[in-house]
Amino acid sequence: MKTSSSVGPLTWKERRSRLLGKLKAPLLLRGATQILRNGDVHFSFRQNSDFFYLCGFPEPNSILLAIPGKSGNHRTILFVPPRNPQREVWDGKREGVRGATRNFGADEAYPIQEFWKVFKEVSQDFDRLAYALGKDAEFDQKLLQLFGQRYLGRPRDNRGIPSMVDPRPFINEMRWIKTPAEIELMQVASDITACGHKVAMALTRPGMFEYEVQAEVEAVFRSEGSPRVGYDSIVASGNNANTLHYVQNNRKMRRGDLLLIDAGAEYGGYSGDVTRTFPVSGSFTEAQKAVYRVVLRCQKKCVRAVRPGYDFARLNKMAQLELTKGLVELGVLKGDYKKLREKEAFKPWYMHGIGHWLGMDVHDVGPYSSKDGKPCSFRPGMVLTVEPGLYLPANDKRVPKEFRGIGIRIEDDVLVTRSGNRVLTADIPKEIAEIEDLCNP
Ligand SMILES: [Mn+2]
Repeated sequence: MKTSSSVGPLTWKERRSRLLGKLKAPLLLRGATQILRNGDVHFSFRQNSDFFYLCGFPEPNSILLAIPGKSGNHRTILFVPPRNPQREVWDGKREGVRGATRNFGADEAYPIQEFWKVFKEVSQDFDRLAYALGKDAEFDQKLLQLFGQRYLGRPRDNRGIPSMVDPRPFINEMRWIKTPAEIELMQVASDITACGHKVAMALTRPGMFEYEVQAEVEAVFRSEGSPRVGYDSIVASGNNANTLHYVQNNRKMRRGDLLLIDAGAEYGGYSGDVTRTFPVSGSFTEAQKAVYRVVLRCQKKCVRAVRPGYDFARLNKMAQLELTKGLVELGVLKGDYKKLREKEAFKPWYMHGIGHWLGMDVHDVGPYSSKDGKPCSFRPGMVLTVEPGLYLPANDKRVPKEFRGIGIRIEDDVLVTRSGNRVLTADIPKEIAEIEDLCNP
């Protein structure tokens, strides 16, 4: 699997330049910190997406300060964990201040312990500051205290404390549209994700536990170079598929079950997000086929609709119409499907949206509608998931008997292109015949 990428110090610098041009203020951005899980064990560390996007620095407890200068230039200061031979015996090599300048394009770097001293110095003449208040009360308080004390001690030049601007809406706008280099990384994440799903179809057998399949899927991800999953894998057999965020994955699968797998590999900071539903024993029953066809028809129709100018509001309506029509065909609902959709009669069996933005975060940044409520149009470079589903619980008396306990979702990752779209995860079977072929090697 490909490991090189064209994202590096130049890319990060360019992103900071663009961002500062819009913020018209120095940017103060904190990376993710390590969080204690239990005992002496930390949650596995993953860098903050915004921080990674703007400087690529991978270590915990770091801070980025980017100060706009004259003629579009800016000065980048990184505050990082300093080299520490004793600590590094335990935690591994650190970049340190030298690594931060040499490998990550910082103009200056300081040990993180010196942050407040250095910040006090360089922020003397800040009139504005781009910083996201409200995430860490302790840090916020220190920052405001510093500005407050400076104001009190100031000669009477009539300057207030810097006005704060939240950088996140500006960063979100940038991350919303993926560049060719980002799309390349997302394609690798998709390809690794595809490998995992295909292996799952090939090796799942009645009598296995869901967690055995989870282990195989994640083993493929890992061995193809993915450092971690983008989110907890959902491996839900039989009626478990009707629990949307089922992650226990501990049921023994039986002949005749469907298995719904919602799993995605992360790569280069970007996550795949794919769902497939297939028969544990290799062949769909007639009842399963009937429900599957409804979801697949809807999914394909919605994928085809993705193009510049289209939007989530219309895509949601399209999915609701298709699935409601299907629910009428299956005998779950009775009446005119258009009227039923307007009354949201589908809600008990299709309770989520058609998809979401995808990128560094699985539910990626980017707005769905503007402040006045107008849906945002798709533009080339945006990536979204298309994931309709039908969930017919085992104990739901409104559902014809043969369909009870069937839960199906089909999800692909779709890039908006100038001429329409490209399905990044097109390689994973979703037609009934293709799936049965792969399940019966
Ligand atoms: Mn999804």
